[in-house]
Amino acid sequence: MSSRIAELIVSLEQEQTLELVRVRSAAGEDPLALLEECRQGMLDVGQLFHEGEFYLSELMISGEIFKGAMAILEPYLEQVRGGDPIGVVVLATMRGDIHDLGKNIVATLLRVHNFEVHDLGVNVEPETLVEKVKEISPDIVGFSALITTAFESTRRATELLVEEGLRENLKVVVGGGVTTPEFGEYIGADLQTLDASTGVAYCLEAVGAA
Ligand code: B12
Repeated sequence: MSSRIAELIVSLEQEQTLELVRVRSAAGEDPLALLEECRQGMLDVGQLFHEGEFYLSELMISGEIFKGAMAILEPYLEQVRGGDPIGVVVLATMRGDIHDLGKNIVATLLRVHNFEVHDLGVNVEPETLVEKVKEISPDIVGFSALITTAFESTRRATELLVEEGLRENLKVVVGGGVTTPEFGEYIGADLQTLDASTGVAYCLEAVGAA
């Protein structure tokens, strides 16, 4: 069943969505649960786009609403933060893909858990990612993929990590709406997930902090 927040996002009601997120987070509701309701709304928007009911402008408005909700929720998420870094993560959305909302959530959650996060942004060239890995030797590389046309650049990045002898020293995790377990296998990821919390739990385990 669709939540009220998800319904408001699908109706592109920016003010009402943000007000409800504000009120419910101030009332002490779990910010992760609220985030999940927002994500459901985005999935519904994506479905309407897929069915030809919505156009790019609707996708863009929903993206703005989501960003607004994230800005409200971030301080609540960060309240639990503190202490020394427990591990280093490089995050990226690869060439051909400009979606970043999911990746930004993962970055926030990892920082909340005291990971040092290097977010390379969107449309990242495989070579750029590999250079960064050489430079900082992260424990984990996280890819976000929302569009199938970026699958090849994501795979190229993992291939390059192998070719450069960097792969065995780190874990690779991948997430994002269009990814599947098969895609995870295709790029040789250690974990594929559609759930940021599962990704974070895996990262904690990978650095021995679970
Ligand atoms: C918002 C949106 C946009 C916005 C993006 C704004 C932004 N700053 O990101 C805009 C308007 C820019 C956009 C553009 C386009 N989009 Co768009 N977009 C969406 C939409 C509706 C929501 C995506 C989203 O942000 N979801 C909310 C977030 C929170 O969810 P998430 O990313 O899945 O992340 C969660 C998990 O997956 C996970 N996660 C994500 N990344 C990672 C990484 C790691 C390491 C881990 C552990 C976990 C993890 O954690 C998150 C929280 O739980 C989707 C629909 C959908 N089904 O996903 C379409 C969708 C992704 N878009 C699509 C398309 C086709 C496009 C365009 C090509 C449209 C066009 N004709 O121009 C362009 C692409 C441009 C490009 N080259 O990238 C298609 C892709 C289809 C496909 N099979 O490839 C989709 C699926 C819509 C559809 N059903 O057709 N889009």
